[in-house]
Amino acid sequence: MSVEIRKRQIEMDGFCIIEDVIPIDEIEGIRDEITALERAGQEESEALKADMRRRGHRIGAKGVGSLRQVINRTQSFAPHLADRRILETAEAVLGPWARISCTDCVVNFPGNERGYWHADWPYNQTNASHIPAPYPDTLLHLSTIWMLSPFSAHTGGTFVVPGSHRWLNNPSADGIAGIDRDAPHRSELQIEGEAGSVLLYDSRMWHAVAPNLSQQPRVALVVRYAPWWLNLNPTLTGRPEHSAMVVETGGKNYEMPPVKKDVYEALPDDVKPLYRHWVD
Ligand SMILES: O=C(O)CCC(=O)C(=O)O
Repeated sequence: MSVEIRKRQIEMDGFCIIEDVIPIDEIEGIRDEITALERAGQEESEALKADMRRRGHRIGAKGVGSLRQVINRTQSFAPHLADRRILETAEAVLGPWARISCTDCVVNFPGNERGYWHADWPYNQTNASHIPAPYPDTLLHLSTIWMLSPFSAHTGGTFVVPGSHRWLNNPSADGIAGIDRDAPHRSELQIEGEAGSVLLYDSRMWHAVAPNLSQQPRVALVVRYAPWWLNLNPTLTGRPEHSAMVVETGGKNYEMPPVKKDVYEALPDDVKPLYRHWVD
């Protein structure tokens, strides 16, 4: 599939899928490592989530684990971040000099609950820093979900509402007229793909965590690509905008710790430019 077709799919439907980004013989090793790291960090991340919930914020879905900036803990997947097809697509929709704004992992454990409909930062209206709805009809951020497990209705392939990226609001905050953010949507479908595939979507597209009905964890990486001109400072822990807009307001945000200097130095040369803006 050409970059023009992928761009067109993102424009029309809100998403496209690129197959075979991570070679089959690497997937199991990366998935097991990410799952083990998530488990090792569970106590810390559950404490963070509990604190958020105490402050009245809606966060995550029960039975779903995550780890922020997982690239600081393992770089096994790093060579693929500069996959030519992904960067070509990012460049086609965002222009040159795109950079990575997030490298998280997400693990849906068997029996996890359904998540709420949302769009990603900067459109998620529950975030302390967000573009208030109605937002302009422009793509400002490209989200990707890297399938380290097969995605299907059985394993909890992400729920999406195709075409919703052109709507000027999303139900993340309190729902919007006639839409319950926790309920199935009449136009929803579930993403399907082999492990090693990557879902790319306009960050405005409505999506939600789906229940994993299988016996195995459904493991994925969440990587987001931002244009050089999008101000990421409210999402970068330690930057003044982050302190002012998130820490001092007690708000919830999409936020990234810096990439450690030694981790950055060891990254492949074609991946370094994607992280250069956010090195400790
Ligand atoms: O893991 C999934 O299926 C969805 C993750 C998600 O909602 C997100 O990254 O915003």
